[in-house]
Amino acid sequence: MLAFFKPRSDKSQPSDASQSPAPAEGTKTQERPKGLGARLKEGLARTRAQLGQRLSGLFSSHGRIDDDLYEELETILLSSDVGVDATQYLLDDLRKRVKREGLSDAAQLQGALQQSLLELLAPLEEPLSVGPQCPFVIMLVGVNGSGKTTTIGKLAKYFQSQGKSVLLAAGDTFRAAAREQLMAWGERNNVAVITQEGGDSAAVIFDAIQAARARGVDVVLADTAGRLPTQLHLMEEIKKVKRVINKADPSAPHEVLLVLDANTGQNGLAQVRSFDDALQVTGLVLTKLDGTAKGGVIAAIAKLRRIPVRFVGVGETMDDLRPFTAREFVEALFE
Ligand SMILES: Nc1nc2c(ncn2[C@@H]2O[C@H](COP(=O)(O)OP(=O)(O)OP(=O)(O)O)[C@@H](O)[C@H]2O)c(=O)[nH]1
Ligand SMILES: [Mg+2]
Repeated sequence: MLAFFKPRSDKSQPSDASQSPAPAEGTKTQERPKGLGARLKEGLARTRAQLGQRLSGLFSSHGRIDDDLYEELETILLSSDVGVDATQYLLDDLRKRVKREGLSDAAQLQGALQQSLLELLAPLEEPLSVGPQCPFVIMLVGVNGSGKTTTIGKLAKYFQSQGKSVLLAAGDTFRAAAREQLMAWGERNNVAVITQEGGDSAAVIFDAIQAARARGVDVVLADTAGRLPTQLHLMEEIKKVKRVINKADPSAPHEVLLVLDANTGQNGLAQVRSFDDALQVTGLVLTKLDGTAKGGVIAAIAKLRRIPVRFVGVGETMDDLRPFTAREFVEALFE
């Protein structure tokens, strides 16, 4: 039985900073502006402590560039989840830069390494742009608890702020709580959610696409149940979901987003491989960067497969999602 959840329109948004009293004149405040890169910088604090600050410390204390320095650099990169391949790449690239630019002081390496990292991450910067297809169908996949449903809530707001209409499909039919969780996000964003009691995932999303087409909705965000790549029957099921979406609209899905919890570090690489092999992932969302020191994993991902990182998640609220830009990320790592 198909249920169409229509949110109330009188829901007032809770506001945060706007209601705080302004600090008295001359009072120093620790509050940072929440716009632009500020949230990202805050969010990356732990990775910055693990990676950026250790590197800065190394470069500023070491004096001349020698083999010891490269060895310590390698240790820091490897212990920051950058991974073997990306670490090797960065060290080789750095040595070339040192030679080419005739660098001799360790202090000069910081800028050079930042440049190497920037060039490694730059190919991942390819923002998600909603095409002319109506509806533009985005399916979100990933392991249990990686942040799929939360990311849908954030994306609903993101697309609405671009003037697009959004419909959510409660394609996680494994857990009753999953449907409620998505409906809560629907209500917060004042967008409709298509659900089905006891239905299967593919059928719910199929219905959502038809409903969106009938209503002229721009974007369908399809939630799916979490699954491990080792659960082969569930990997087969998600492939079927994709095929059924394709039956509802031969050009869909227009985006297959793999949601990765940055905390999983190197295990995230196996997830990228498996989900990409199964579904041809078109974009990544790296979540929970705010709670982890393992943000260096993004370099490992860049070396593994060239799948764009569409967004990064730096918190649990609707505003904690940012389109990924390599420069902003690298700057937030070192500043
Ligand atoms: N700190 C932080 N927490 C996040 C972020 N994204 C999601 N979470 C939290 O991670 C937990 C799991 O998020 P969900 O969105 O339910 O994850 P899911 O992938 O839908 O989980 P399943 O449906 O069970 O597979 C929740 O407590 C979220 O609030 C993030 O960027 N930062
Ligand atoms: Mg979920």
